[in-house]
Amino acid sequence: MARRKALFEGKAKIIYEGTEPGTFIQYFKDDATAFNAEKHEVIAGKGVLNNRISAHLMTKLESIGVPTHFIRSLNMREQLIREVEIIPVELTIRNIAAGSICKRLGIKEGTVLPQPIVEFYYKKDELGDPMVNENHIVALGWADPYELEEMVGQAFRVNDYLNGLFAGIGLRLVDFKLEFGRLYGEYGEVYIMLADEVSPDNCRLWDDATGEKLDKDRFRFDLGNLVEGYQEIAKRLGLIPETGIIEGGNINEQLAAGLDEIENELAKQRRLRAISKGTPKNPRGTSGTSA
Ligand code: AIR
Repeated sequence: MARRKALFEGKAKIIYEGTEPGTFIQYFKDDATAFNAEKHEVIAGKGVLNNRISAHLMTKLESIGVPTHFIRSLNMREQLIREVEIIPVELTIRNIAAGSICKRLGIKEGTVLPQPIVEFYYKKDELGDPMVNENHIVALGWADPYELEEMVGQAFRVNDYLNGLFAGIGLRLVDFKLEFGRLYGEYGEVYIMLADEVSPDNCRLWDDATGEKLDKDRFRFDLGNLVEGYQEIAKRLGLIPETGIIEGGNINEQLAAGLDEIENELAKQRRLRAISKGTPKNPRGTSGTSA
C-alpha cells in the first residue's frame, strides 16, 4: 500500500494526510515515553489497544454531546480524524490525588479531592510542559476566554461521564489529560473539539477493589506489564475478547484485525455546535463605523 505523507510525528502517534479534505489519519505507535521522553520503550500492542480504547471513548463522548475530532476507525492502528488546529494547552482534571500534584503540594496519594481540580499546562516539550494558569493562556494568546471556557466546560462533562462509565466496570478515574483543537467553520465560526486521544496513556485508572494501577504509571514507575493493564481496561469495556490480543509478547494480528468493526453509527449522528463569542460587532461584514 502506498504510504501517505506523514505531517507530524509525536511521541506516541503519527499524523498522516487524510483520505479526504479536512481530515488527517492518526496512527498509534507502540512507543511508550515518560518524563518528557527520558524513558522510552517500544511495547508491542500498546498502539492497537490505545487506538481501540480511544475510538470507543471518543464515540461515547460524542454521543453525549462532546464534539470530538474522531470520525471513524480505519484499521488496527489508525483512525480518521478531523483536521483541527491543536490548542497548545493540556488540560488536566484530578478527582483523586496522584502523580505531580502529590509532589507539588505534598498531598498523600489516593486522597479523594473534595472537588475535581482543573489544571492547565503549556504544551511545549522543550520546556517540559510547564503548569500555567488562565492568565498565561489568554495573555499569551494560546486560547481566548471563550475558547477556554468551552474547553473547561467540555472537560468537566468528560469527567462526569467517564467517572460513571469507569465506575460501572470497577475502575476509578483518578485523573486525566485532554487536548482540544479548533475547527474553522464556513462563516469563520470556531468549533472547539476534543482532540488527541482518551486512553490509559493519559488517564490514571485504578481497580476499585484492589487499587491496582492499570494505566501508564505501570510503565513510568515499573509497576508491571503495561499492555496487560491496558488489556484489562479494554476487556472491561467489552472491546476485546477475554483471552486478550497479546500472546507471548506478540500481538495476535488476526484477533486484532477483527476488532476493526466498530460502532460508527454514533459517529453518523454527530452534530457541530459553534461556540458563542458574544454579539459580533460587525455581523454582516459591512463597515464597522456606525451610521
Ligand atoms: N498526562 C499529563 N501529561 C501527559 C499525560 N499523559 C496525564 C497523566 C495523568 C494526568 O495527566 O497520564 O493522567 C496528570 O499527570 P501528572 O503527571 O501531572 O500527575
